[in-house]
Amino acid sequence: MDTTTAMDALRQLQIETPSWAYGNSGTRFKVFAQAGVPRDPYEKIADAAIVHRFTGSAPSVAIHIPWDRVDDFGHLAEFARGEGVSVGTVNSNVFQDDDYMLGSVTNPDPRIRRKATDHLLECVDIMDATGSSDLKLWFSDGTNYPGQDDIRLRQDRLYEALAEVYARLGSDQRMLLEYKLFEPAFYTMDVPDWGVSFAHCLKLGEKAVVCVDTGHHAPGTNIEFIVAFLLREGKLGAFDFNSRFYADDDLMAGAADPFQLFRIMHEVVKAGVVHAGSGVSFMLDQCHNIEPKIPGQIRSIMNVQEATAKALIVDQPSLTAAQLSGDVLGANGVLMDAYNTDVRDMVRELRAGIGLDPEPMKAYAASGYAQRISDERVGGSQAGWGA
Ligand code: PSV
Ligand code: MN
Repeated sequence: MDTTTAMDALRQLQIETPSWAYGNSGTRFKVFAQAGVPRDPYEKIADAAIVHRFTGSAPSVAIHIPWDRVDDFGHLAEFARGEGVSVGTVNSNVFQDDDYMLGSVTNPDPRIRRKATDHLLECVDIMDATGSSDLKLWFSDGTNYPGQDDIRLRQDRLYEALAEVYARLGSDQRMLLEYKLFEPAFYTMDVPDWGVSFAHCLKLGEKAVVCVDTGHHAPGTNIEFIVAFLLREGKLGAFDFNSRFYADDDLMAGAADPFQLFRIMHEVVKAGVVHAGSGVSFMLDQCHNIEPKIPGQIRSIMNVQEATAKALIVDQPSLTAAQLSGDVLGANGVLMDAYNTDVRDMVRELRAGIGLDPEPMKAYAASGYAQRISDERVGGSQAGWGA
């Protein structure tokens, strides 16, 4: 499309940031603490609001329960609004309790399944209080050894829990079912891939949709194919964007493979679902282990915007003509021309057009916010992934 139309479309792209990106995180070897890290959900939201202030494109923040548990979620949502953002997706967490060693909703023990399902239902209560419309479900459930448990029975238990939670959803609430090939379970994961997620969502109904976390596939997986397929079926609900080199690295989106992100966004653009309210949500699911967190989020948003801008300027009529005439090299050339275009001026112009500094990384660095939070946030305990 032409640049003006592309700019209009890009302006409507909204990217949700995750509350846990603002806390300390690391590997099982070491978590490096950083100065100024939030000590509670309110400070995480304040940081998310700063990311929105400098990018103009991150108006909501995902929360994770129990990491972001507060006494009054209505108050948290009100605080967020006051900061200029909203509480977005509510992420459930049934993977950090001793009871879940053999699984949560697929555990052989009905008492533990009940506890896990109750947590998911509680997350819907929280959505009611925050006004969130999406519940994101990711299950660490699975087995490590052949014979450990019955693969089919675990699917029955999974569906039973999903159906109960699905029935509790309000008319404007959705369930996003995320999949992951491996980790923490190594032999079988109960929701290992998009096919399993898709099948359950299809059976559940239209409020159940698939969440594609870009870090959750085997190396070499053609993610854009999955995206194209799910979009065609109307079952792609959301992305968890991040980059990976080897496993679920949770690196900044577009850092490891910007070309892959472009190819994904090309499918999104063709389906006409870039804009907020399209039914597809764009979220970051990242952790910043060695880089500062707020700039890490800003850079990720810029990367998603640039990949999207390149996808938006693909000369679609020429691409279609080349495809229909069997011009293999011509079609590939049209796509590569867009990918190889430097769109940074286009995105700078977009920011300037909404009254923002065209260079958010520099503007944030000059703002003094990093110094302010490192001076102010003393005492208490810093938030971290898993806390
Ligand atoms: C699991 O690896 C995951 O991608 C899920 O979305 C979790 O909720 C999130 O990471 C937590 O970091
Ligand atoms: Mn994820």
